[in-house]
Amino acid sequence: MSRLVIVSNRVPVPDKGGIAPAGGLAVALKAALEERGGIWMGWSGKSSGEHEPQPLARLQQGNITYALTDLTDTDVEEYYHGFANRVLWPICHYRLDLAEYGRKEMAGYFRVNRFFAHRLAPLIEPDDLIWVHDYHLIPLAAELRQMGLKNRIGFFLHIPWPPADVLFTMPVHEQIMRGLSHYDVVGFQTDHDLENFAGCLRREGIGDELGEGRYSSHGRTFKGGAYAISIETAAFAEFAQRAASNSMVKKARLSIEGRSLIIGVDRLDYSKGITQRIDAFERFILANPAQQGRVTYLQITPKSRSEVPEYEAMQRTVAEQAGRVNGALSAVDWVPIRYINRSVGRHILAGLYRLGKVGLVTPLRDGMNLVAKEYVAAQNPDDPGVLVLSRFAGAARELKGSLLVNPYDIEGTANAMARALSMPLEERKERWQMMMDHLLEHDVSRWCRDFLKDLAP
Ligand code: ADQ
Repeated sequence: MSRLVIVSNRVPVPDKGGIAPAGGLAVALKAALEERGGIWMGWSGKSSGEHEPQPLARLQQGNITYALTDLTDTDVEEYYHGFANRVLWPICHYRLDLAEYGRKEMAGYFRVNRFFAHRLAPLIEPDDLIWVHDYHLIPLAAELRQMGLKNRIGFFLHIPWPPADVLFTMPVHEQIMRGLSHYDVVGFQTDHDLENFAGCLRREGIGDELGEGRYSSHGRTFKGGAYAISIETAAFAEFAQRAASNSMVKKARLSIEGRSLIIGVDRLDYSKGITQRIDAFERFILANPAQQGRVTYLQITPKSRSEVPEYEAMQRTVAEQAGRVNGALSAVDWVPIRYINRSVGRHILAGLYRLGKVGLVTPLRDGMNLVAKEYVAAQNPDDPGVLVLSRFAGAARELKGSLLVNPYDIEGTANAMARALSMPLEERKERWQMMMDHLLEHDVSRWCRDFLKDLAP
């Protein structure tokens, strides 16, 4: 079996005790690395100021080598905050209005990818399979090929791929498309993303669909596929069951006694539809006065990317909005929205999902959305909650037992909340079982296996 080399912007490095950070992706990829032996390379998350970064820092754990590089301040600014998070992220989430193009940032993105390639290439052996993750590193394969590497190289995009009309507003779309052609497998979350990608090839006349998932462009042929990422379903379900006895979760349960809990968990990001969701909750309460004092909406939203101005502004907007709704609707003995602006431990999160009668996952656009899958896995089979899910999340293509909503339709989302809260037990069980059966079969290990099967020679 070939060795595996994973490259991602950030690397979930285990701590000194050898414990890897929690999260299905880290666990699944680490398991694949353990099985084959290999390397996980990426950015250390640290800056070297304006000095040339030191050689790769290496950490050996069993048969896995973690290889980390620092970046300069300019690199971080241009490649990470600049092009990756202020151009590719908004464009791939259909937000043309938020993309900010700067020649410096675009150049920085390609430069840092070349730098990654130069640091990675000396570690590669001829039979290694290389698996590159996400939008930060699209040009990496082209750079490696330029250096003469003939290895099989795969790419997986964790976020959506937009239609041609959206992508082509980006000045460097041509280089980005060409960059993808240097991979042997290009993986997306859903068929819909793959269709968008094929549409981009057709529109510019730069590529062809050859059938059976094969594509050609820029003089190369490669496989394009949809590989829906998932969670460690069985383990998460068990985890959530055990979390019920966690003292913090017990406290939360006591604090909502006699009330139904609606739960939302998202990074603070404009793609997650948090402001629309709060509007919908307000609408739901106003339209259902009998629910006043009887429901609590808990929104857990850690800050993210605060260096990017749109995120900083959003932090203020959401806090103000939650405050305004609470000011307008609260009673002396009831606060409708509990807004937590930080991360919580995974076991607490799992226990809180299980307490939620309704899981609200309403992104405006999302590659997959693992919160939706975690919410389902965490439910009590005897009394499961209802998932209200945006039709624009990749997960909507699989989780057919959810109540699908259009998050831009505030009234429709409010109605779905009402329907979820009044859904009879039998219907809840039936819907949940359908989703859970699917998730048990399609867990993150399967995602990893499916991709590597296509990447293998
Ligand atoms: P994200 O945009 O980060 O991921 P998501 O898939 O929902 O979105 O994953 C978030 C993860 O962070 C979940 O595992 C969740 O439990 C955790 N998390 C969120 N809020 C938390 C909190 N307050 N405290 C602790 N943990 C929290 C990107 C894409 C997604 C895609 C994933 C994986 O945007 O569409 O599903 O990658 O491919």
